[in-house]
Formats: sequence, C-alpha cells, structure tokens
Amino acid sequence: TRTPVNVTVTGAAGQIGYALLFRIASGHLLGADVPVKLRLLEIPQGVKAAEGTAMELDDCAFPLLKGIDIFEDPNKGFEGANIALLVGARPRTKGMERGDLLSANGGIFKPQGKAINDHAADDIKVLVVGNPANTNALIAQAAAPDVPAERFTAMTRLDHNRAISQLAAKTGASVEDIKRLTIWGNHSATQYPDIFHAEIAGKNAAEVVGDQAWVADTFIPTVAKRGAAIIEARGASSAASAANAAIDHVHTWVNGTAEGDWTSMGIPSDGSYGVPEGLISSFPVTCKDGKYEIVQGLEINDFSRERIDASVAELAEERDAVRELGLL
Ligand code: NAX
Repeated sequence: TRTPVNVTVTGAAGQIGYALLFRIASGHLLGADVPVKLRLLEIPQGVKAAEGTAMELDDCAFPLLKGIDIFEDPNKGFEGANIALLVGARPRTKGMERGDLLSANGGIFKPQGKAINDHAADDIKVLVVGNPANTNALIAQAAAPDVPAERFTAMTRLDHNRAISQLAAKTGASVEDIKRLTIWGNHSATQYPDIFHAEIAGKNAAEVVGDQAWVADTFIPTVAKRGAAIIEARGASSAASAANAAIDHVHTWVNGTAEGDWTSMGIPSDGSYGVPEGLISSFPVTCKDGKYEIVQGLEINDFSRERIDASVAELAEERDAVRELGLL
C-alpha cells in the first residue's frame, strides 16, 4: 500500500478551508488511490473550529484519510509536508493601507516559508491562496532558500476557471471545449485573461467571439471583478469555488495537463514574455510528471502586451514594497 501523502493546510478553520478539506480527504486533490494525512495549521483563535472540522472529517469515514493533526506552530505544521496549501492570510480591513496589509502578511508568510525550508519533505510543493497571493508566495519563497524556487506557486486557477465559464456562456460552448486560456500577471484586478490563443472546439476563441469590444469592456472586467461580485451577492467571499480551484491547481501540477491544453499558474518568472525574473506571475503552463513548464513562443499582440505589462508592473511594485519592509 502507498505511503500517505502529507498535506498541510493553513487557515484550516476558515471558509475556504471548510470547503477544501473534505475534497482533499475524499481523493480529489491527488487521486482516488492516494492516501493522505492532513496537517492543519491555525492560529490559536482558530484551533477550536479546526477541531470541529476534524471531527466532521472523522465522521465522513473517508477511506483515504489516514490521519488529521492540528498545529499552531508552523515548524510542526509543515513537518514532513509533501504538499502545502497556504490559505490563511490577513484580510484587508477597513482603513488598512496597502503597506500595512503587506507587512501583516509578511509576518505570516515569512515564518511559514522558513518552516517549510527547515521541516517540509524534499519534494514539497507549495500553493499560496491567501491574498495578496503572488506576493505572499514570493515572501515565503524568499524565506526558503534551500527549496527550489519553482516549488512556490500562487493561485490564479480560480480566475482561469471563471474566464472559461464566462467564455462558455458567451459562445454557447461547453466548458470542456475551451482550451488554452491564459491568465497573465497578478491575482488582482489587473490580471489579464487572454483568449487570443484560446480555442473553442478547435477554433480560435477570439475569432469565435468576433467582438473585441466584448473582450475589453465585458469579459476582462467581469473576470477580474468576479470576486467582488460574489461578495456583493453572497455576503461573503468566494469559498467553494476558491477551494475547487486550489484542488484543480495541485491536481494538474501533480497529474499533468491534458494533451493539447494548458493551464494558468502563478510561478516564479524565468524572464519569459518579458516578465522580470523572480516575480511570481501567472503564465500559461503545461504540467507533466509533477513539473510545470511555461508555454513558449506565443505571439503577444499589442492589446495583450499592454495588459500583461500593467499587471506585471503591479507585481514589481508589490515586490519593491515588501523588499523595503525587509520581507525579502
Ligand atoms: P477566512 O477568514 O474565512 O479564513 C482564514 C483562516 O486563516 C482563519 O481561520 C484564520 O484563523 C486563519 N489564519 C490566519 N492567520 C493564520 C496563520 N498565520 N496561520 C494559520 N492560519 C491562519 O478566509 P477565507 O475566505 O478562507 O480566505 C482565505 C484567503 O484566501 C484570504 O486571504 C482570501 O483573500 C484568499 N482568497 C484567494 C483567492 C485566490 O484566487 N487566490 C480567491 C478566494 C480568496 O479570496
């Protein structure tokens, strides 16, 4: 029988955690034949609720779930971790300046990066969900010099999935007919969902849509502002869809992209497409054998160039701000 995979989830008592843990335990993260052990990391105020969630996980009698432990100490929480989902973060509260937000999150992601560096398994893969996800991932990665940088990724899969869904609704296509969509840049309002290389049932998506104004004035803002629209409607931020995207991100990373398709992941740039090396930016990637590669050779038109550059400039600003705070 297979050795269980250790999956550490931070922010386990939060709303994304609640939607995420049951799907990990039922085999959706890694596969229906892969046993898992959950390591839940919370702050002291979250521990009791995490214990409640652990009781419910027990009550599901999931055959693949081989253990649940709850920790407050990141050094213990990441011990032996093969997969780490960094969900817990400090939300922006009223009156909080961006610098305050970055420094509050630096206080979370820097020690967590260090704990991953010192205690995680050699094959650790990290997904940062907690916002600002790209920059939090950069902070954690910088604090883990012994872990290959490419193991630190940030989630733009929710944006990717949202874009596919909007495109399907516009064109009447099925979601599974849509391939090669790309989210570029930051997981923020500046992100750029690119349909110029996307395909709908084998045809170029931009040609199928045939309406550049819809792309610029409806599609891009709808995808970029979807998180705010969910809050407006639901009275709470995206949770189940965010958890689903985290599952998709890791599942694709570990198990691969389908032939002829790619996905979007926030990853440390190698300089491709003019994105400064080291920034954690979203790119089109293919995955195989637990590794990802940036899709190369795509022609970037002026419309796309302008938007990619704007989002990447925002990432560079965030990096400079956290560098100034001494977090890198
Ligand atoms: P909640 O506030 O419901 O839960 C966060 C949990 O994290 C709480 O239980 C809290 O106690 C815990 N926590 C805080 N600091 C911690 C620390 N240092 N170590 C361990 N746990 C800690 O938030 P939720 O709705 O679950 O969202 C979590 C994060 O995901 C937020 O930062 C949110 O902005 C971000 N999101 C990112 C998305 C993405 O696409 N990348 C989309 C969804 C979501 O908005």
